Order: sequence, then C-alpha cells, then structure tokens
Amino acid sequence: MSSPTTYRFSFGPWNISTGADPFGPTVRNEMEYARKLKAYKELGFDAVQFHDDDIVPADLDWQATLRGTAEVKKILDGEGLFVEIIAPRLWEDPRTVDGAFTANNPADRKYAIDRAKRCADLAREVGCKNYVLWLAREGTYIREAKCAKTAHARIVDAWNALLEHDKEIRIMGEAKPNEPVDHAYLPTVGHMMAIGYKTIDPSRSGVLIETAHSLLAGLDPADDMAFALFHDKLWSVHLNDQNGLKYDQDKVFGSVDLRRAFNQVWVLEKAGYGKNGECVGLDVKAMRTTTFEDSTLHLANSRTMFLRLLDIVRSVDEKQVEELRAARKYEQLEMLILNTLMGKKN
Ligand code: XUL
Ligand code: MN
Repeated sequence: MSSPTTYRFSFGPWNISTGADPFGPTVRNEMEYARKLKAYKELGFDAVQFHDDDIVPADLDWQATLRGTAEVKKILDGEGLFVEIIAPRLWEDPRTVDGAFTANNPADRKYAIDRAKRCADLAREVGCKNYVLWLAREGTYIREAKCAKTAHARIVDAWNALLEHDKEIRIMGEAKPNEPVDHAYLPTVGHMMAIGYKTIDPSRSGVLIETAHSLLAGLDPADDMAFALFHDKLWSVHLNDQNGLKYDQDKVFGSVDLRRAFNQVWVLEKAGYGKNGECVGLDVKAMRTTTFEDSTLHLANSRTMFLRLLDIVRSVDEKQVEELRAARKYEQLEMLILNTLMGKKN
C-alpha cells in the first residue's frame, strides 16, 4: 500500500475580504497585503492562489510589473510559500463587459488575449506553471446577443494562443453555470474538459473544480471530481459549500452538507489526489457579519473540516465496504457511513 498523502492547502487573498456584497458596502477594514500573506502559514496553508492583479495592478508597464512582482515573490519566499495557480481577472475591466474572448468587439477580444498572455508571463516570474481560466463573462444575458458556435471557437482559439505563448504552463478551466452571466457557455466540468480536448495540447489542458459551481449546475461535486480524476485532469480544486440553487455562496467546506463533503474527500483520497503536488484549494467567504479579527476563521475552519473528514474517510474499513458492495447491502453500507460520520460504533 502506498503511503498516505500529506495534503497541502491553498487559497487566494480574495478569500480575506471586506464583506461588501451587491447590496451593501464593505463592513470590515481591508487587511494589509503583507499581513494577508503572513496569515497563510499561521493558518496551516502552504500555497497562494493569485489573480494577475492580486500581485500587481494590471495596467502597470512591464518594468514596473517586474519590480512589483519581485517584491511579492520576496515576501512569499520569506514566508516559505509558493504560488499554486494564477488566473487572469478578465471580468472587471470595461473592455470585458460583453465577455473577454467571446466579446463581439474585436478590440475587446484582443485586450482579453493580451491580458491573458501577460498573466502567463507573470506566472513565469513567480515560478508557477498552473494557469486557471474562470470564464466569468463568456456567456450572454440573451442568447441572440452572440453566435454561440462562434463563441466556442473563440474560447478554443484563446486557449490555444495561451498554450503557444508559454510552452510550459498548463491551463485549467474552472466551470461555473451562471453568475455573473445568466447562461455561461461552459457551464460544467464536462463542457470544460471537452474544450480542453479540442485544444492544440490536451495534455496541458485540464480543470479546477469548485464545489459550489458543480452544485449550481445541479451536479454532484464528488462525481464531477471522479470524472475529471478518471481523465487525469483534476489539477486543482476550490472546496467550499452551497445551500441549493442560489447565488454563489462560497460557504465553509462541509458546513451545509457533511456527507457531501465527506464524499468529496473520499473521492480525492481514494484517487491519490495530491500525490503529484496538487493542492487542496479553498474558495470560501467569511459571513458578512464576521468581525475583522475573525476574518480568517472560515479558512481555518474549512481546512479543519477537510482534515477531520479525511480522518473519517481513512477510518472506514474498506474490506467491509467491499463486502457490502458485493452483497448489494446498500442499506447497511449507508448506515456504516452515517454511523462513522456521527462517531457511532457500527
Ligand atoms: C468565481 C470564482 C473565482 C475563481 C477564480 O465564482 O470561483 O474566484 O475561482 O478566478
Ligand atoms: Mn473558485
């Protein structure tokens, strides 16, 4: 039997937020950048996930970008942190209002590709080869606004341009069915993987799966993960939780549905996720009611939930599970899992 995985954890600095939402302003002070980076090790995390402009503003010239990036890299090295993934923020600039790679205006599409390439250059500067595309605005509010078939071709063209621009990065698509757009062009993990296979280098095209995004698509996150793991395409995750079909809630991992979280940890653990250096990434939000002093608790709590569920997964007697599966005794199997989750003897 191979040795147990020692999991490494990551999150993005946007997970420590000021609590603004679409209906109200900030409710907590902004935490100073260096303090955010200091919080990682204190909370038991190993790696940082970045958007391009989480490192340096997107409109700096290249020399200023290099200087800013070097400063951030120095802080990371000092903290003993590495950069797990980097993603271009293609949804805030006025030129991305109508989409990034699928915008109808050619000049806007060019802006998006240039910015995405610049993000790959940044990744190189911070020693990161994992590149994430969350295609926030690639979709429509009304279907007649764009030619959907052309849009898919444009996404593949942009993905290819990035693979060509940097021959070492690997690109992970992060699917989400809605929000901010009404209908996203690549709503599910399956869609994202199909696009990856259409690129010039499928071996460098994979996925990052976020729990809440699978749930918003009406899918089971553990099954989505298993599907990507079967294809050797699950290269990162954003674990969190979600109360049904609402806005994207990014709640603490396991806080809504313990068994569903257990199933995700089970699938990751059984497939050896993490053994090739993958991190357990979190994408979680503090409640708006949380104070500044407590504004990293949701991260620590999500990590603790993962580790506690991991203990539970590892405590389940695999032989017993196999026997119950073989005998089709699923009522007993269900009680075995429920009892284990509740800390009861079977
Ligand atoms: C949006 C989302 C993003 C991506 C990173 O719902 O999850 O934070 O994870 O761009
Ligand atoms: Mn995410």
